[in-house]
Amino acid sequence: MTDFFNGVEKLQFDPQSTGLAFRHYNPDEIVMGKRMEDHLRFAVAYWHSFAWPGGDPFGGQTFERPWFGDTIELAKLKADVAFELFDLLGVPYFCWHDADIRPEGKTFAESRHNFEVMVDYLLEKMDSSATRLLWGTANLFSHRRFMSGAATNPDPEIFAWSAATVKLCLDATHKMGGQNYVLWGGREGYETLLNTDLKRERQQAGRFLQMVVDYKHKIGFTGSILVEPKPQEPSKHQYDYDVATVYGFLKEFGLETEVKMNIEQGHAILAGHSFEHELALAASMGILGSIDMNRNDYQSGWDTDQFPNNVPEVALAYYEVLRAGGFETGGTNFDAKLRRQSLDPVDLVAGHAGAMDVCARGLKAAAAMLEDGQLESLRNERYAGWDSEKGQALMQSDLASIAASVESDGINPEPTSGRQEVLENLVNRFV
Ligand code: XLS
Ligand code: NI
Ligand code: NI
Repeated sequence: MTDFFNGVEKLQFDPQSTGLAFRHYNPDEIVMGKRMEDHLRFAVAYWHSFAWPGGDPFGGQTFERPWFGDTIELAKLKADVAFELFDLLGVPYFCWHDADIRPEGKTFAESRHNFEVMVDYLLEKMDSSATRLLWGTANLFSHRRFMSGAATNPDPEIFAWSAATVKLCLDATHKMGGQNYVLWGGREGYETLLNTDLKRERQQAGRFLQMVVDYKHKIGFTGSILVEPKPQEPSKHQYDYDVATVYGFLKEFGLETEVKMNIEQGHAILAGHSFEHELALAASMGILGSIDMNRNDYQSGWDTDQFPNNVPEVALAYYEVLRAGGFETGGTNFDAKLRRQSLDPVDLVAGHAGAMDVCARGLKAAAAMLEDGQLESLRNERYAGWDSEKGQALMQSDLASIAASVESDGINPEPTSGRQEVLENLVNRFV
């Protein structure tokens, strides 16, 4: 035991508590026939909670964590504290980038060695913990070598470095029993088109992803490969802009049945969508994999990665997840960081605990809406015409026959209400 969370006790479900406890997240409560914990599948993100120093564009580090530094000893201390947080929260999962868990080496070989030592150390920690790996990923964006991209870099040596890094991270994810492997291409995009060969870069990215999928099959990794869309930041324009864009990309490279999406709330907003739009679209295409649950500040218009605290929004998100049949390999990853003034260890616990409660409330509201069934039946009613024989026949017909039938059948449609206010009132009864 370290003394980092000194005095903080393992959180319990206690609806009456006014202190540090779960008032809504009750892992064993059955929601639509399944334990709440198995619906939500919470994960703590290693990077924001343990590796992020608290900087912003105008100032550097505000956090002074005893594990900051570049040695294996300190990386192990970081891991010890991480598992203490996982245990305090009772989260079933965590997620990492290679760079979060190991010190950077001077060469690829040195970084690989550090990484392998730390993967073994995390495996040891997992032996005495209930927390498992939701997903692993490679950080192909922080180091200056990636400033012009990873797979999409003009320099083939960076492509090679990135491929070798992803191989290592996939091996480690597989070894740790990870449920998914995520690729987020923060630098897979451009700053200016003036120096960018867009066609080549997209082809490089496509070939790279094909290699990742091939390697997954080669090593027998049965988890899902997930791409995390984001429109920009840090790149001015990112190739994995949003769900629709990534789907087109997957189709182009023959990967649409191999790769699913990790959808982040804040990224959806940055792309000019709602979170539920991105979820519903992915579900409709059969590529809804997992979610990163963190919100942005609506005024700043940037990826501020805050813990979720808006129950109605979260409810609509889980509504889409539940409608799609729930998570399979995916889960709810808190890709969220504290505010840079939140210096105390207890802030880390409170941030996650509050977020878990908000998600639990959202899930319960979503389940209640589905069980009530009115929203779905009103939606189905709206499309009932398409279930009729005539409606079905239209889809098999052609323009000329349809044109003829409009007059011969005396088609004369009457507009009907979309009932948006009624539906919004209905939702408000549950959230
Ligand atoms: C950044 C992304 C990142 C991914 C993992 O905006 O959300 O944290 O989730 O690389
Ligand atoms: Ni993000
Ligand atoms: Ni994310």
